[in-house]
Amino acid sequence: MRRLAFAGLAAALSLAAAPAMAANLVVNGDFSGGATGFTTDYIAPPPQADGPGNYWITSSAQSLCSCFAQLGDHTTGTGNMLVLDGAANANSRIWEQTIAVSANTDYVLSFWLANLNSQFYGGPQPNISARIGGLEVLSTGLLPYAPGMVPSAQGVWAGFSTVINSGASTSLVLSFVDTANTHEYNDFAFDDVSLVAQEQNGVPEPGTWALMLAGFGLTGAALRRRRSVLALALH
Ligand SMILES: [Ca+2]
Ligand SMILES: [Ca+2]
Repeated sequence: MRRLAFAGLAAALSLAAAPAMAANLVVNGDFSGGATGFTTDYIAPPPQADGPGNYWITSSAQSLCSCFAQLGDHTTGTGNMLVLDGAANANSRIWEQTIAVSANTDYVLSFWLANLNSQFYGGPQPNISARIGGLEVLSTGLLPYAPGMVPSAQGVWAGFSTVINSGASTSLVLSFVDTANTHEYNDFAFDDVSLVAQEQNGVPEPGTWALMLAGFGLTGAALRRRRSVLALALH
């Protein structure tokens, strides 16, 4: 009896703690739709023609240049990602999207990056700045090299995340630039850009917690009542 009651309680709690699936407001953030949904100052060259400020949508970094580390996309390992040959101009936008948001709401911004250059060759490392309305909200610092030596070096994805508040805005311009400011080395991959309202990110609002705790207390009282009724019946 008690076990059944607790099973019901656990189910109720998991429902309360797992609201609707987190909605990613970024369109085509995983690049499954190819080169759509975003604007960029980089250019799409013919395949395997590397050059400053070029970009590709690909499922394999090394298929573009034998000088790149081996790397599949971050989403599934076999899907699309954005690969970039860093631009010499630090103001060149890697990726930009205008996103409708609710005012005065906290959003979790996250994205993934991988340096495609090997530590063996060294060279300038990408250093990515995430910006809202042109103002930096996160700097990745220098992206670590792929360990080992190409062609066997394996690229490593690094995740970055920060919380931003929309303030009075109902529309945000999210953009990324590479501040390394050189074409030499400075090659990287970008994937799984996400902007999710914080209360939809598995973190209940204080009000939700209060409801859950109230529910807990009520269930506990019901259990105690039932147990005392059973005890009386036994007597
Ligand atoms: Ca992807
Ligand atoms: Ca380069």
